[in-house]
Amino acid sequence: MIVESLAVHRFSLSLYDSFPNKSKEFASRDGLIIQMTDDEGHVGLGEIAPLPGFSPETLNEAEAQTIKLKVRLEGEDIPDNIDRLDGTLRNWLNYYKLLPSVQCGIEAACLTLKARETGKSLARLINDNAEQIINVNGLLYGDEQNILRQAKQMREAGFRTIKVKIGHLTVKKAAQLVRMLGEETHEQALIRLDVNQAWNYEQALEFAGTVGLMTIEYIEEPFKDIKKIPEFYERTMIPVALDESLLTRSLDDIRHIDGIDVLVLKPTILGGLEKTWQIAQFAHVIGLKAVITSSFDSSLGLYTLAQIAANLPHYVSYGLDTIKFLKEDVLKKPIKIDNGQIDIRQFSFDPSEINFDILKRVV
Ligand code: OSB
Ligand code: MG
Repeated sequence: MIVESLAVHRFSLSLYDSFPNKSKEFASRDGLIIQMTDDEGHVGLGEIAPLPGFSPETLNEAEAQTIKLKVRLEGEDIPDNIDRLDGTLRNWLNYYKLLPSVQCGIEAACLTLKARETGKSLARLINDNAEQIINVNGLLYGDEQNILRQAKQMREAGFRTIKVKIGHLTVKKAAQLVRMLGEETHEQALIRLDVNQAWNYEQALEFAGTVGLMTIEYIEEPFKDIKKIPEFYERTMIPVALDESLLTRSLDDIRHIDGIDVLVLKPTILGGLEKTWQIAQFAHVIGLKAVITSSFDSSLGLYTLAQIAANLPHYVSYGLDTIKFLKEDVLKKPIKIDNGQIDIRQFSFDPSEINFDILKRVV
C-alpha cells in the first residue's frame, strides 16, 4: 500500500457543562482528523487529539508534526503485516519520533486503510474471531442525586459495570455515595472507582474501611505511592487499577506489585494502538486485566478503540462511555451505547459518514 495523500482536518467540538474538567481554558474538545488515501483509492481514518492536562503534548505541537509528516509519508510504502500489531508500525515510523497522539492517529489511519483494502473491519483484520459487540462501563457524573439517578437508569438499561470518580470528595462523602450506589445497583452491576491519586494512603484505607462493599470491582489510582499498593490490598481486598502511573512507571516496575489487578490503557495518551495492544498482551501474560479507555475522543476515535477492544476478553467492560459529554461530533451518527454495549458494526470507517461541515481543512 502506497500512501498517495494525507489530508488533515481540524475539529473543535463544543462540550456539555457535564464535561469533567470543563473550564474557560478548556471549553471545547479539539483535535485533528486525518484521511489517508492509498494508490488504489482506499481511505483510512485516524484521530489525533491530545487531551489537555493528561497528554504530554499540545494540539499545536501535534498539528505541526502531522503537517511535516504528511510531506514525508506521501509516496511511502506502508509495510505489510501491520495488522499483527507486533511493532511493525513503530519500527516504520520510529525515525519521526512521533508524539503520542500523532503516533496513535497515524497508526489508526494505516490500520483502517488496510482494513478497508481487505474488506474487513479493523477488529477482524486483527483476528477473524473478533467480537462484534463489546461491554462498556457506564460513566457517572455530577452531584450525588444525579449520580444515583444515572445509576438507576444504567441498571435498567442493562449496564453491568459502572464507574464513578470520587477523588474530589472527602473520604466520608465518598464512602456514603459508594454505599448508596451499591444499594442502587442491587448487586447487579460491578462498581469501578477512580480517585485520580487525590487521596493519600491513610485516606484510601479509611475509605475502604468505611465502605466495606463487595461489588467494588476495583479502585483506580487510590493514592500516588504505588509501593503502598500491596499493603492496601492486603488490608482491604480491593483490587487496584493503574492509569496515570503507567505514564511514569515501566511495566517492569509494576509487574511484581501485589494488589494491582488492572491496567487502564488510553492509546491517545500512551502513544498508539500497537503499544496499547502490546501492553494488553503483556498484562494478560502476567495475570492482569487491560481496560481500553477513551481520552474523551470523538466517535471516530471511540469506534477505533472499540475495534481493538473487540479482540480483548469480552467479559471485561471498556471505558468508552464518554461521547455523552460532547455536544458535537465528527461523525454524522455519534457512537451508540445500547444495553451497556457497543456494536462495532455500526460504523464502517467510510469517509461519507464523517460530518465534514464542522471540520476545517488544514492541509
Ligand atoms: O481518570 O480515568 C480517568 C478520561 C480521560 C482522562 C482521564 C480519565 C478518563 C476517564 C474515561 O475516566 C472514562 C472511563 O474510564 O470509563
Ligand atoms: Mg482514571
